[in-house]
Amino acid sequence: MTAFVDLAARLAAEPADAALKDVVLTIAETCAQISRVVASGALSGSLGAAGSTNVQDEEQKKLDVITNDMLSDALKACGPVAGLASEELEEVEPTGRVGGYLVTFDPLDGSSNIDVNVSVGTIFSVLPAPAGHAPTEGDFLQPGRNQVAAGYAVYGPQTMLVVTLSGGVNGFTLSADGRWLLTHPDLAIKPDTAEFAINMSNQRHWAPAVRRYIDGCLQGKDGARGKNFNMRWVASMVADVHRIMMRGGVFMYPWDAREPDKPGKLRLMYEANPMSLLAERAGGKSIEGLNEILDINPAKLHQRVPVVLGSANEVEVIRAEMRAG
Ligand code: P6P
Repeated sequence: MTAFVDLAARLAAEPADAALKDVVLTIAETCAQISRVVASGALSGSLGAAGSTNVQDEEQKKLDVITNDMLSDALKACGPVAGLASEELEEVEPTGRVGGYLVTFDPLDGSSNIDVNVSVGTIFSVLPAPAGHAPTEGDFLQPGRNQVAAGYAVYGPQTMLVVTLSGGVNGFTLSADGRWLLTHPDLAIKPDTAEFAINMSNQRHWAPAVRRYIDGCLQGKDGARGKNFNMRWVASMVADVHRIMMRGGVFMYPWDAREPDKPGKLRLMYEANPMSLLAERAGGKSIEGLNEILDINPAKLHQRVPVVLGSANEVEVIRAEMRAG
C-alpha cells in the first residue's frame, strides 16, 4: 500500500508564510466538510432552489447558500484572514482584523449541476491584505499576479483539491477518513491538445475569431488543423478545468452577443484569476483574448471576463485568431 504525504506535510515543505498555510489548510478543511454535505444530496434536504437570487441575479441553490456560509464562518474564525469576498455576497466582508490575507471564493461553482448529480466545485483565491487598515472593496481589486495562493476542490467521483502557493501545482485526494493525500504532485498541462471545451449552443452569438477557430477544429484531420478534435462541456468550470489539468485541452467562455455590454459570463476575482494562476503555474496559458488574464487590473469586485485557458500552444492558436479580428 503506497504511503501518501498529506496536505499539511506537503505545505510544510513550501517556502511560504506559515499564516498563509493556515489559511489554505482552513479552506481545505472546509472543502472536506462541503464534500460531505454535497454527497448527502437529497438525504439532507439540501438540494433544490433556495428561493433567492445572488448579486449576479442568478437563482441560488440551497447548497450555494449553505456552502457560502460554511466558508464565510471558517474564514472569519481564521486569524490571518482580514476579509473575504464571495460570488454569493454583494459586498466584501471584513473580519475585524488587519493585515494578513484576503480570500475570494466561489463556494459552489457549477451549482446548476448539483440537482442532476454532475461534478461541482469550490474555487478560491488568496491575496495580500493591506497593512494598517481594515480592508475595503478597493483593497481586493488587485491583479491576479498578486495572488499568493489559489486552488479548487472538485466534488466528483473522487473529491480532489488542486492548489498552488509559492511554486508548482499539486493535487490531493480526499481519503475516507477525511485527509487530503498527495496523489498528483507537480501537475503539468500538456502543451498541445485535440480537445476543446465550449458551450456550442452559443455558436451564433460568438465573435468571428471564435467561430473561425471552432470551425477549424470541426474540419477534422482533413482540415487546416490536420487532426480530429474532441469536445467536452460539463457546464462546471471546475470540472472542465480539472480535466484540462489532468489531460490537456482548452476551455473557452468567450464574449458573445447575447449581452454585448458584458465581456463574458465568468467572474474575474474568484473564477478566472485563481484558475489562471493554476493554469500558468502548470505550464499552461490563460488569456481574455489578446492578453493574459492575470495582468488585468480589476475595476469591480464582480466583474466578468472572457476566458481562454489551457494547453499553451492551443491558446496561442486562439490568440492568433483573435489578433486577426
Ligand atoms: P453555461 C457555472 O454556472 C459557470 O459559472 C461555470 O462553472 C461554467 O463553466 C459556466 O457557468 C457554464 O455556463 O452557459 O454553459 O451554463
